[in-house]
Amino acid sequence: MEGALTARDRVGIQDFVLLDETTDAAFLSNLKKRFSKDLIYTYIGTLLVSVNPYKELDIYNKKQMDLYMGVNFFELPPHIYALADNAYQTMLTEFNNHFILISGESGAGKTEASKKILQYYAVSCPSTTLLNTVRDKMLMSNPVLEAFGNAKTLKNDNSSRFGKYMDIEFDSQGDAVGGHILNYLLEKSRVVHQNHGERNFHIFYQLVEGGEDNLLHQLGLERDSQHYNYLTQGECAIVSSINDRNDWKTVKNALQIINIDHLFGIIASVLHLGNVQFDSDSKGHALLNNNLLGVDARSLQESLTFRKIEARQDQVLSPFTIDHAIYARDALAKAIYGQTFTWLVSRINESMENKDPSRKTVIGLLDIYGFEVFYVNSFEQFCINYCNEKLQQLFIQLTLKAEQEEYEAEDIEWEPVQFFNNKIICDLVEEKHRGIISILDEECLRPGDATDLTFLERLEDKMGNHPHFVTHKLADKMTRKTLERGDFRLLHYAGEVTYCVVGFLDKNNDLLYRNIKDVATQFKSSLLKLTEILMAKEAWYIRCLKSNESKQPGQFDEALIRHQVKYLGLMEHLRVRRAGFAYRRKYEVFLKRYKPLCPATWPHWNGVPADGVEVLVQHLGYFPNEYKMGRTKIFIRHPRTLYATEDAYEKCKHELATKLQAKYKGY
Ligand code: AOV
Ligand code: MG
Repeated sequence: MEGALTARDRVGIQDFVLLDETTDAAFLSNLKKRFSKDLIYTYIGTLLVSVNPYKELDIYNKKQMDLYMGVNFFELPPHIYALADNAYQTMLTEFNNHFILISGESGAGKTEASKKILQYYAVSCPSTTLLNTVRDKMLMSNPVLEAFGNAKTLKNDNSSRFGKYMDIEFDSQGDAVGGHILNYLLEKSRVVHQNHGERNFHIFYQLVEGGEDNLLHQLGLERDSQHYNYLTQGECAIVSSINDRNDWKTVKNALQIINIDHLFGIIASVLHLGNVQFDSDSKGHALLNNNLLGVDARSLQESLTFRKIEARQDQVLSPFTIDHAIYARDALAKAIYGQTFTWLVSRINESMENKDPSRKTVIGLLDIYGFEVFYVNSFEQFCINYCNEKLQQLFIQLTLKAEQEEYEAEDIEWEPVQFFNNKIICDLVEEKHRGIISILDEECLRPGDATDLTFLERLEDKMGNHPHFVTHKLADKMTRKTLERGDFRLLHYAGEVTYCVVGFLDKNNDLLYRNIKDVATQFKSSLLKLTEILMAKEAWYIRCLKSNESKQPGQFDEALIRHQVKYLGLMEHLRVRRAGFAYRRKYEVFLKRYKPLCPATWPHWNGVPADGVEVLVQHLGYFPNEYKMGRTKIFIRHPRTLYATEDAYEKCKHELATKLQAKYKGY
């Protein structure tokens, strides 16, 4: 019918691989068309692109879950459930481990995506009543960790201030039987300081706003967040999108299910600590001027206003100035909160523990803090952005690089696709002896007069000529934007960020100290370990895009999205996918599964597997452009070719079973 719109015109294309041209403009126009119809998901092959709608969509319910369970990936419109299900089905058939890497900048929708996936597994996978408790606990871990580890920032009202990697463990029937969480670097400084327009961690407001009268009374708390120094610096205790009272109920309930509900005394003590003030005596030494509930005033006075120095056999108490005392108070509050968080994670892990880990496979979910740039960026942003840099590197290695290297190794003809490799920035940050972190560690361990500024000077000496490092001396020449004396700028894969060095030594010392104590948790090495964990698994990707900066529904900010599409390397990924092959398997594996489909290969193929596969696919009628034969593997261009083969296999299996039954009937 003339003038009638095709589905393609109306809702765009659901897999970018099928786009007519691979230009930025065509990519964005397809994304925009779909977004305007509330179609926030689009594929690039098996990678899922998601655009934050900033409104509730009616696509996350049991009915939708049922629809996607066990269906071939490309049969239904793109959905996060389809990706979750595909990973799950592959895990079951191949009995191997998987992980889902969710990336995107702050506010792009990573945490929401990871919750949807967890819900899908908890609700849809087969269940026995006995195991439901583990699932409940897995689901309940979310509100609890969000209460203690998320906060309102300028970018996101529910911003993750810690990194989270969660393994969901399945038994061979596909039952979710356990879970385990690894957490990364909580932003502890938020406990004592919040920038304007930001809040402390949600739990504080939930307790003060939602806590029952008798509980607050018992804890000596006022029902007024304005009463607490630690809650008022950002001047935005009330946030329209957050209902602290309701959230309190959810969190309290969740804590009970995980069997932890005596944490509130600790949370209260942090708030009380923040209200501790100091006077100074005639010599300028700090004096405690109010009392803290439940704590011996003298010992608090001693620990917050004196430093203990061990001198030969004696202990000498050296008095603090007011500034020092405030510093000690805040350090204590941060330490209490940080340890509480670590403890909480380990208790949650105990509660979700798989009681029979003998035969299990896992699907790992990675949801970390997204790339962020504020007006002032400090050590926390440096760590967060470095973490994102590492994940981008992992993505590049596993997709663009590995993919192309495999074609080369398998002798498959191939037109190389150019891409920006951010390894150069990772090296700048983490290289042994030469990277920023090494220099920072050295400066922290150097006895004597090391300061944030001496650290900056050493950076400038060593990195001055690096193409991704800008000092205040060079700033004018390179970017024409000036830098303050205490700043340096990094040109990250996702954009440039100016860091202020104030506090770098101090905050890094905190990490180093932990490291010396339990040899285990320095950020760089924990990220390295994470990379190793992930590399050993089959990867699935969700790339989240932020639709606009003002958190508004229906707004598709083209410039903002174009920037993200570019730095996430989506176009390069598309080009590699289009020119490449969606599916590949070792000849032996392919032959073993599908040999019943061809008389020449069934029940045994006498010859090398590659020849058997050739005979088999000829018999199945594969067109020559649909597949290629590598050195050790067959490469299949479109998933639909494989799905047809898989359908034939299912049918054949059924027929064989019927025949067998008939044969043995009467025995
Ligand atoms: P993030 O995890 O990527 O940021 P979130 O997942 O917290 O971002 O998403 C931010 C907000 O966007 C959420 O609180 C929702 O209001 C909205 N949102 C995201 N995804 C959806 C969706 N699928 N449907 C409806 N609303 C959504 V950060 O943790 O700051 O890096 O550190
Ligand atoms: Mg998040």
